[in-house]
Amino acid sequence: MALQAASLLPSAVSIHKEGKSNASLKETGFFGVSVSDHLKAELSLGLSRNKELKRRKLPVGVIRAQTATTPAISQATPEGKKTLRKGNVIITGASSGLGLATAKALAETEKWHIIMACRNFLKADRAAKSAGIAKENYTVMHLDLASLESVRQFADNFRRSGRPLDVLVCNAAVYLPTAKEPTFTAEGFELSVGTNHLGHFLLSRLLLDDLKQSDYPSKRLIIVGSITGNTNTLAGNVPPKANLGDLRGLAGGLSGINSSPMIDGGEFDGAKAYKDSKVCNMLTMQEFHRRYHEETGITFASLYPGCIATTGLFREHIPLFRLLFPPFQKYITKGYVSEEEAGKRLAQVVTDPSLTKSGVYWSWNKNSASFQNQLSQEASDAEKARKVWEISEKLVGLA
Ligand code: LMG
Ligand code: NDP
Ligand code: PMR
Repeated sequence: MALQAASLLPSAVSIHKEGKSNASLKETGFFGVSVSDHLKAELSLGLSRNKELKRRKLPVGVIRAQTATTPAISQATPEGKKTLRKGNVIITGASSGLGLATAKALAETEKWHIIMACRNFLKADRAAKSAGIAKENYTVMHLDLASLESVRQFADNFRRSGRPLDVLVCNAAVYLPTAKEPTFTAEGFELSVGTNHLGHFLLSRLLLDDLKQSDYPSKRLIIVGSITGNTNTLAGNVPPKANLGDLRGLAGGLSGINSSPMIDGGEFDGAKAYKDSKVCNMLTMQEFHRRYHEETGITFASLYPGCIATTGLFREHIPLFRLLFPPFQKYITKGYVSEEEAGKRLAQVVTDPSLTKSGVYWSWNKNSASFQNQLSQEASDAEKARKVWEISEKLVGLA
């Protein structure tokens, strides 16, 4: 595995376990040293670098620290048969639950390299190992979505790694249903909306250009949504219901100081803050689609993977809930899915050639067939999506 310890290093280059930098391996690699798949891909890059720089309209000779990409289609066999290079996918929060299961499903195809963007480096590495993900198929990189500084650093570090970006999956989330008082991100935003929405909003805005530059046949930006943010469903009507109101709290910065920590300006409620954050996720996906799909060809999508009642998402809930919730979902609502099944679903949204439609919120029926689902009125309100986008870009320092 290529350990990305870049955030710990002053000049942030990717360091491999052997303690050699990419650059030195690239230099020595030609002389017969055994190198992993992705390094082989990076090695072939030197040959096509000038071509690549021209394609990107960069002057040849300008060094943009290891940002050249591998062409998606390479002449790999002597017969000249064209093969597709491995796709590169960033998955946030891949250290457990849905993110880990998706990483596993993608790694098993041998067609993807997974960048696990996680706040706990060691946990993520252990999780990948115990899930049986082969070391050449993943890289762990540090990302704490509750710090915009960390998000910016992650984007820089990723760029320095020299990998092209083909798919970004915004999956990480926190759910704080039992919190009596709000807690806050490094920049002082209420933690659930700050992490689940604002952290991902900045991350995807920063990495949009990288996606745009990828020459992979299908580039995608996926933001995980949920049924509980959709009030057109029974699950979305379990109180407290999602409601962004007139966004006065969001506009006030969710700081809880002279302004509400809740998007709608109300009293703090952790369960509602989570559901509100999921509405923001689904609105953001649609706003991305409206603003960038035509220009970039990127597929923007969201999904409800099913009720994965056993994940770490419920770690803050009371023990009685954690005990009863899985059987309740299995035997009463029948909305339960295993982590493995949910991982396969999200992996489909990453890679399936039939799921390239942009602006879609995917769901699955009982036979696990995907379909385009209808979002609630609020979660499909284009005017609200525009306002959430504009306020969010101010909050994260993009406008
Ligand atoms: C709020 O509390 C919190 O206040 C808020 O902060 C936030 O966390 C919010 O949305 C999140 O929840 C909600 C509270 C009750 O939840 C709890 O914290 C308590 C745990 C409740 C667990 C929910 C599942 C209950 C299922 C019980 C059934 C178990 C069955 C096991 C099946 C095994 C079969 C072999 O949430 C509520 O909304 C109140 C609902 C009150 C619970 C009533 C349960 C109704 C379910 C229907 C049961 C029907 C029984 C028929 C059984 C027939 C079986 C053959
Ligand atoms: P988990 O708690 O298992 O996974 C959440 C992941 O997010 C963990 O890897 C966690 O890291 C990571 N994370 C949390 N905070 C941060 C942060 N500040 N920076 C970086 N990573 C962070 O939950 P799920 O797998 O269930 O949730 C995944 C997604 O699925 C979420 O978007 C959730 O909303 C969605 N979802 C889940 C459903 C379910 O039934 N479980 C249903 C519908 C949607 P760490 O391991 O370090 O804690
Ligand atoms: Mg829900 C009818 C189907 C259904 C489905 C698919 C879900 C999914 N839930 C359903 C019904 C009900 N739930 C009913 C009838 C109740 C009242 C007993 C109920 C309760 C309930 C609670 C207390 N449900 C919950 C909670 C949570 O704390 C979870 C939550 O809201 O997290 C935000 C939750 C969930 N129910 C779901 C799903 C997918 C969740 C959690 C995860 C998420 O949305 O990300």
